[in-house]
Amino acid sequence: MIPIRVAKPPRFGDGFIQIEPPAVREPLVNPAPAAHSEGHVTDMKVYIDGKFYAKEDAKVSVFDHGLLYGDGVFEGIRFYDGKVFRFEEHLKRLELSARAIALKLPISLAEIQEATLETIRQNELRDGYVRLVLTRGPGDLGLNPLLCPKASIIVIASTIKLYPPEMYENGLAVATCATRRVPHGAFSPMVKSLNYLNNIMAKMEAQNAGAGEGLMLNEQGFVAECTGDNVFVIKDGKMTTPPISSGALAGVTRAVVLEIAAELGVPVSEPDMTRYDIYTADECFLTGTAAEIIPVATLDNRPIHDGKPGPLTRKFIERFHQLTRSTGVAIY
Ligand code: PXG
Repeated sequence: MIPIRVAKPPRFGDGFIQIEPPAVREPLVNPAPAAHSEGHVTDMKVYIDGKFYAKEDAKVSVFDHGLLYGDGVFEGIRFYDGKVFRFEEHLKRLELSARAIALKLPISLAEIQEATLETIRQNELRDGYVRLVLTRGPGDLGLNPLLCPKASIIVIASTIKLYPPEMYENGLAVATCATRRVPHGAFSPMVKSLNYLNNIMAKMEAQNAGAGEGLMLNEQGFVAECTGDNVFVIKDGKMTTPPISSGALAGVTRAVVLEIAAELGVPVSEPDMTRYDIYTADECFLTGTAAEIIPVATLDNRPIHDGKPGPLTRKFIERFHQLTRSTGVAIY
């Protein structure tokens, strides 16, 4: 796959993935650039296994093992100003997640790419969030995945706002969760699976503590990540983030921040980290496709430095926004 960072409509044989005949053949409702950019999507169309359905009719079987067991994988992807941000990286992670759980893609990655683009077009969006879901498909009432003959694919294009704007201005309160990150010896925390209960329990704990996000430690007590975001710390002009071996997801936004750090000449390391490193940091922020980059004001009610978003955090946010506006795969 050849990466594309500039806006350019994908064509056959000319894109980061060789596009085969598109999986979706229905004509565009409106080929003109999208009307919606924020808020509610009216007349939403959801892609399921090659067809588009109205939101009310977008349904899967009650025998789908995605529902019965959380047996499946997903991606959350953002698009900005008519371009899908880091599309290749998300598709790659989806493929690796599927491979790790031995789920055969129901259509090729190139077809998944085209189905995703077409779903955004069908919903006439320029800015928003895509949820790509692969489920094991319908089977019987037993764990055996071999009795699920065909995986299913769902693409939902919508909009998302995770936190209110003032949290980006003032920073987020984070609380350490009692629930630990799934260890590598259990189900791999690298897989972005449909079973998020561990993280949902942790998120509940954070909410019960009055915080917006929850910090998750691994079995050894080292910091892994937050329930839906990776974590970064800045101290004395140097940046640290927990290594993937801690149980952190290899976040796409995390990788973008590491690139920005290299560009800005900020030294980065990935050591084992404890809560102490965050309590005593100069700056702290979280990264995720949905949250983007959000400053952390407090951890466990202790202000990070003066409890306000720091100057380097602001620089990273600014550069991140430049990248989201100027790079990506063109949708229209
Ligand atoms: N860690 C975990 C556990 C995640 O689920 C990230 C880190 C950030 O990765 P990306 O690639 O997005 O930079 C994620 C992804 C939500 C929500 O509603 C969040 C994610 C996925 C789905 C929903 O908060 N975060």
